[in-house]
Amino acid sequence: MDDLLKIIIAGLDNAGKTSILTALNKKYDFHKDIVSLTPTIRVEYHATEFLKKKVIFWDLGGQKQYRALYEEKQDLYFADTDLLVYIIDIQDKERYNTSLEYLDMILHHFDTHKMDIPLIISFHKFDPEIHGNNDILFEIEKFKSKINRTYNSFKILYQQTSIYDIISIVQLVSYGLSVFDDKFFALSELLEDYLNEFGSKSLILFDKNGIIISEFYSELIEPEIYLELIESIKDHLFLLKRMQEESYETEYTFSSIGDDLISYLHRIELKGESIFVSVIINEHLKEQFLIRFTDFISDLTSILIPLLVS
Ligand SMILES: Nc1nc2c(ncn2[C@@H]2O[C@H](COP(=O)(O)OP(=O)(O)O)[C@@H](O)[C@H]2O)c(=O)[nH]1
Ligand SMILES: [Mg+2]
Repeated sequence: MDDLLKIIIAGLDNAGKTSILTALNKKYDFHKDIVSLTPTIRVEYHATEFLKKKVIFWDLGGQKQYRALYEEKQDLYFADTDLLVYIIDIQDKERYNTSLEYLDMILHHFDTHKMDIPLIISFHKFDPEIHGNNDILFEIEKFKSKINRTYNSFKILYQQTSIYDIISIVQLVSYGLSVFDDKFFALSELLEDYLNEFGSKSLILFDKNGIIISEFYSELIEPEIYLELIESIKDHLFLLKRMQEESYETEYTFSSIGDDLISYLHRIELKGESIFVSVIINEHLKEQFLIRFTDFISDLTSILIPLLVS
């Protein structure tokens, strides 16, 4: 993993790319720059930091005339890409094929240049009110199998996102950033082990910007609890921002989220970085959990340290 990560966000015009990045700008500490590569073509750069790496998102316009230009000047746009996030507007049925053609152009470039780039394809505008829409779900499955058949040499991760579901956007970025290093797999395994040991509902690590470093959920979450959990994660994102800004003295906070559940947020400082651990657990397991938590933190620290030294 380099110190600089170049992430391309591509997709047709109107797919929702800029909205996704704007949602992140608001939520996190993203900086936006618009830089002219040529007088006619602008690329919007959104920069942030993730575990000491500088991350730059390139928002490629996507209009027809631009797509022709990206194709013509492929090297300029696609060189040194670390990750491609491709956005498909799932509500724009008429242009499914056009979108696939554009994706094909980009992947063809990676292929001919022997660039082994991880790829995230997001079925975007998957708004909460269409979650149960079987037509859309069917289209998504069709899309996936078509893409998998054509590009079986690429590592592809699929996501469903909507700007009305901020967690889905947070996850899009988080998964994107964690495909770069095997240590993220070790983290995920560690979370799974301790989740089982604690008997907790969820274990999530955030960086100082609220980007999820790793997460694990209990399989036994009932739908109502899941909703509460998502709400409390949103609260945590908000809270950790405040902990950061007001440089809280305390390193943790408990809050009750009803139904015998408590939500625990703990901050650790490592190599000058703040990392936040969020745990949702039944209240009656609290004492036992706190005893084992120290071991968890020390195991966690040993995996995180190498990720924090560049
Ligand atoms: N329903 C819905 N509309 C969205 C979503 N994301 C973006 N949009 C809308 O889609 C339009 C195009 O978005 P924009 O970000 O400009 O697309 P871009 O051309 O890919 O950058 C705007 O009207 C957005 O408000 C979403 O998740 N759901
Ligand atoms: Mg745009």
